[in-house]
Amino acid sequence: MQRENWIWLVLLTLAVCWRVPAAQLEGVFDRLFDLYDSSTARELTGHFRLEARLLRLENPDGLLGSGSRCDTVGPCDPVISAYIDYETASAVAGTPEAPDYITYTPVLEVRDENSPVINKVLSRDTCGRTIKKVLVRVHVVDHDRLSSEDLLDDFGCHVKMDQEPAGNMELAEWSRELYCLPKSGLQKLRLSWKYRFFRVDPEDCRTMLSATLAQA
Ligand SMILES: [Ca+2]
Repeated sequence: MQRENWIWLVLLTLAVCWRVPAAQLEGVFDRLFDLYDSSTARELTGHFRLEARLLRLENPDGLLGSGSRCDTVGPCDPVISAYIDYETASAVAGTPEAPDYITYTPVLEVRDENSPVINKVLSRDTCGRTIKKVLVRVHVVDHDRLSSEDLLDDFGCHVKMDQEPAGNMELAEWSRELYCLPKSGLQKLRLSWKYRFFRVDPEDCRTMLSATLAQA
């Protein structure tokens, strides 16, 4: 059996032993693929663009990542922001090593809706820097009118780095629908997304401060 197949066999066994729910297995495997990729992927230098399409937040029970309800009465009021991280993709969200939340781009703010459709595209270019790992960070809090915001969760959306990016936007295909991983590990909190990664001309490269958000 090839080395990669052995790795998958071990990881599958571990996932089953941990009793990871089927709904979360896909995200777990995405993360494990990412771990495998990070050990084998080469560094990438050049001008590339990642487009991250955030699809929807699924939170049927209206819970915070801590497991308590967002609000005593009524559904959550999610406020969503995101950041494409090329520089500190291995840092844990909320730690000093990770980007400050104030640098995240606002994505969506809704009231009284536990599971809103997002359907927004966030993009950022590498503009010549050397990268080995890309992580889309999504920060979700619950807005409260009378008190401070509660953390709903921090999600990490992992980009596979084992493939050469597409040559240009026209050739770039969207990935299949994937799930980002919630930091809390709460099983009922899910965030779905797709992405595509492609080469751009140096003159079209957007600097790191020009992250844009567009309707999908
Ligand atoms: Ca609230």
